[in-house]
Amino acid sequence: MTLDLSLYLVTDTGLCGQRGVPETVREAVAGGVSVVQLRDHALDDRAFVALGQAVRAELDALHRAGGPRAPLIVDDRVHLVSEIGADGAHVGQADLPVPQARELLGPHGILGLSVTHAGQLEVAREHGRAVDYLGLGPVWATATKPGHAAPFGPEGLAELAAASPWPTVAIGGIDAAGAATLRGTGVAGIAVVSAICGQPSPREAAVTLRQVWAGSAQGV
Ligand code: TZP
Repeated sequence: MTLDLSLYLVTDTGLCGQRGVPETVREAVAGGVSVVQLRDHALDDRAFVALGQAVRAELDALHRAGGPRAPLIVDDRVHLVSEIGADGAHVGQADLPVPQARELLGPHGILGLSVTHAGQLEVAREHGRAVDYLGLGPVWATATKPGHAAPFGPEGLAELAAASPWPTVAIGGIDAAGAATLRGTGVAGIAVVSAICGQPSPREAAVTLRQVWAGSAQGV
């Protein structure tokens, strides 16, 4: 299966609110999200596995019912990928190093790596085929990730994407209007948290973001 990074949802349990993460994910994928990353730094491993399995069940049910299939990626906790039945993991610069993450995942699991500046991209080159894609961010400042690295804006994003040997996805402060301005930057897709999780209808939000990214609608 080729990896479609065009609209990448990163979950935030708090922002999903009463609707909950599994239902938010189902609605978002039904609306066009192509990859889902389960991210929660507050839950312990047991609760994280339970949440991940619930998300997996929603994704499988949606696909069985004729809906799209989106891979499930686990943020940081590579050791829980198989228990959750996820398709891969995403690691940050301070998480498990790429070689160990690849070892745990095996050859077929999807592995993403966060890069926040050009120096990290140079270091990452040594990982070669162990990495499948890069998350580049933050493009803009965001309240969703307190203490994030310095935002590099669309120009910085374009430079990083051009220098990357892997497909890239942009993250950080992206809404529909921002997504429209990132279309020429060379990234394979956009990753969002609040622009989907924090919206009254995750499905409609995903539909709009997809249309904007595809160029068939203006940012709103
Ligand atoms: N990594 C870099 S910025 C960010 C993460 C997880 C949060 C992005 O959240 P939002 O709400 O899409 O700005």
